[in-house]
Amino acid sequence: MNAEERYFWDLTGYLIVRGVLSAAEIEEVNRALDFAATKVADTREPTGDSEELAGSPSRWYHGENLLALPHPHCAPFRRMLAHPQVVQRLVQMCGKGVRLDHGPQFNNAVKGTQGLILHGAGQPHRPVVAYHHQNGSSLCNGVTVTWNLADCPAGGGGFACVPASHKSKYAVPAGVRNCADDMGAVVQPEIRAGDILFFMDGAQTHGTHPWRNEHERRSVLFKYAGRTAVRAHMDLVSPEVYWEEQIVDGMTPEELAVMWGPFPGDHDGLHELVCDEDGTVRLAGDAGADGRRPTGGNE
Ligand SMILES: O=C(O)CCC(=O)C(=O)O
Repeated sequence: MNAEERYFWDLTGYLIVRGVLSAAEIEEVNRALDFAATKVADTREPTGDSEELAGSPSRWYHGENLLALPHPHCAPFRRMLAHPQVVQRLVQMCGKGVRLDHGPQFNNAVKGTQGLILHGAGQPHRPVVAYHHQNGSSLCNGVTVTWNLADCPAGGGGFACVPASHKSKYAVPAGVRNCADDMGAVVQPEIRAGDILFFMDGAQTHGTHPWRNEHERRSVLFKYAGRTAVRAHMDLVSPEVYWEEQIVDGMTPEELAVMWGPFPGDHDGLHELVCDEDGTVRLAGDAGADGRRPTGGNE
């Protein structure tokens, strides 16, 4: 990432890198997406009851992971995963040891497909994906990289965001969130086939404008995280696995609660401790007598 890109990224919370894929590479990915498109399914997304975001259901790929498609279709997605144009920027954005947290996700909107209400930017505050800047370096633990295989003309729909909102200190007005009265704060940047988009997924207010183009949207989103962050719903690593068995043997439920591996969210408080006014430490949720979820360790 050069100094100009770093400036734009820090200022706005997103960055477009032009022309990363050649015409031949775009064609190769599109062949793989033609294969995957048979498993695109309709999903209703929240639109905040706004006419500006309304439309036919969203169209996301729901098949096996794109990285696991039969050869040769998985190949272009595997190359995207640790592509030099991605890695050289992600290590500055997310720090060394960046990892794929979830995805890739394929959006295949057609003309009239609905948008998605704008989200992120600390509502609620999620320090794990917030943007931090200290002592000359910055960190954003949740960065999405979107590979675009079809043009997204400005005003035609697709990714939309409020530039600089990752530094905003105040609540997002409802009209900006659902784009009914966006105050001119929302931008839907022009992105061309072959470009890649980086955005602060979580730290920045972002979402989707309805697709208005005659051609289909073909965007593939890779959701990265810093090595120390966990963004998506993954298997919980139980105390015995995360630590050695003899270390956790015989622990109380409260002691066990702090020995689980990292995970996002609160799992209904099942591994969350509270300290009562009288000094009693107890589990916030109903984890059962042995400190485990009633249904077992994984979700
Ligand atoms: O349509 C897009 O690219 C934005 C998707 C989005 O809001 C997200 O991945 O959180």
